Amino acid sequence: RESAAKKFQRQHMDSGNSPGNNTNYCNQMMKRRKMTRGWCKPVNTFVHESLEDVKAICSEKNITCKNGQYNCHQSNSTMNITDCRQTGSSRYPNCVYKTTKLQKRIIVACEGNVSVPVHLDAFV
Ligand code: U5P
Repeated sequence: RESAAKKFQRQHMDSGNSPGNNTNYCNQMMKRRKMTRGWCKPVNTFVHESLEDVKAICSEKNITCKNGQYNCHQSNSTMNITDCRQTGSSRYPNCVYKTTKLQKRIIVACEGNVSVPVHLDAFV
């Protein structure tokens, strides 16, 4: 079975790549990363930084996540990210997304004996 850490990487990591001028980035990536199976996942963020840099966020101070758990951490620096958001006319199985490139701090939840990102909570 896929671990929570691997699932985070599949859903949120796209190191060394970025949409460039490709407005289809989210349409392609949401499908390629298996987030359009069974339903169209409504919102998903891809992070275009090294896994090392994203794992390092787990060492920042703990903050409260949206779900009330206290295992979230906010990045010190802004990161290159892409916000994928389902459009109003998108209908499963033809999931359609708007691609928006942003530079924001991200908030991730971390878990494990060796603390690693398992959830992307938000960008700010
Ligand atoms: N999500 C993102 N980026 C965001 C907000 C949410 O990728 O800025 C994804 C995460 O995978 C999260 C899921 O687990 O959407 C559900 O988010 P929420 O509706 O619980 O906030």
